Amino acid sequence: MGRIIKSLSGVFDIYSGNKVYVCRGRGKLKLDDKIYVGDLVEFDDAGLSIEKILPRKNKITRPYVANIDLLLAVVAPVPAPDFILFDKLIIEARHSGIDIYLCCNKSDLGSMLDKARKQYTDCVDGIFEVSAVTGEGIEDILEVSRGKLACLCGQSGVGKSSIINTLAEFIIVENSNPSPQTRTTLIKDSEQLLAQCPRNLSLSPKKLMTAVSDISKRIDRGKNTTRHTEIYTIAGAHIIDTPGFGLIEPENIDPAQLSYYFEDMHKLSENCRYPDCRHKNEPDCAVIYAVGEGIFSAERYKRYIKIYDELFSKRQF
Ligand SMILES: Nc1nc2c(ncn2[C@@H]2O[C@H](COP(=O)(O)OP(=O)(O)O)[C@@H](O)[C@H]2O)c(=O)[nH]1
Ligand SMILES: [Mg+2]
Ligand SMILES: [Zn+2]
Repeated sequence: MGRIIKSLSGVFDIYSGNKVYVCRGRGKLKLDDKIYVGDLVEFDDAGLSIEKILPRKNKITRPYVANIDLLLAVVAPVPAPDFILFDKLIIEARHSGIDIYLCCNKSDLGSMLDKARKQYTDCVDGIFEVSAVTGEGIEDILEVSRGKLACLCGQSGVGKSSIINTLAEFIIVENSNPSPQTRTTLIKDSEQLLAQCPRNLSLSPKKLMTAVSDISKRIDRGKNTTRHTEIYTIAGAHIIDTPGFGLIEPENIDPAQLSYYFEDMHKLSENCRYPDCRHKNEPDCAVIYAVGEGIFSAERYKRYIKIYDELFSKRQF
């Protein structure tokens, strides 16, 4: 058994027992069985084909990832944030029982923290301010991802690949003189990172770390657009880099249930006159009142209405 750590044009890298197997074949799988990064699979001994996908804890489809513990949604001052994308990500995360953190990247270009906190404090698991350029806040990302499978997501250009890169470098620089325990973790991580490279030689621990530092330089640095989805293991945190995406559409959600996925709104709705209030134009709606009083973000409310109307028009009768 192993885990799919990379998917690129029908070729899958499977990590198993400290080795990486490159699989093209689909063995007994049906053609329409989609294989996700993060999937646990059974594959044949020679590592040539994937035979079975084990049951998934969860999956999301943009990007295709499975069995994740948390989403790290990245926004930045540039490109201009598309918050409706983030609202939809929260819906997706809550629907699938995945934790979600908001990472405001490029803090060196300006802080988005106040704006983010005003709108999202009560409906996400945490908000970080980070900079892949200065390294600010980068350890917060590591902290929540350690021992877990985390997935970076958000628009193209917000700095997802740069965050991975900075994390990898940060670990190496911070640990130029590591304690024996940290050293062991580092070497284990290094071995996994190295195993992801085709020429995996047996190297001394020192050379291993140098090699890792070289690899981290090769992870695309914003010069290239990420076209594939891949898990990187850095200091015990498993983090997936994904291509950017500008569109995510919640599916299988009844518009009448939508406010359940807006936790901050849902809390307010206890005080609506009607228990099935949709917070659109019902009388004595606590949400509309809170928007009027500036207690609930008017921008986020507008986006709720937009998503509601979208779901409503797509409803299946
Ligand atoms: N100023 C600044 N630029 C950044 C930061 N993080 C990434 N960038 C730049 O933003 C661009 C896109 O970064 P990239 O990592 O490719 O974004 P991705 O598409 O989300 O993977 C590149 O030019 C990066 O150098 C940051 O924290 N500060
Ligand atoms: Mg990228
Ligand atoms: Zn209401």
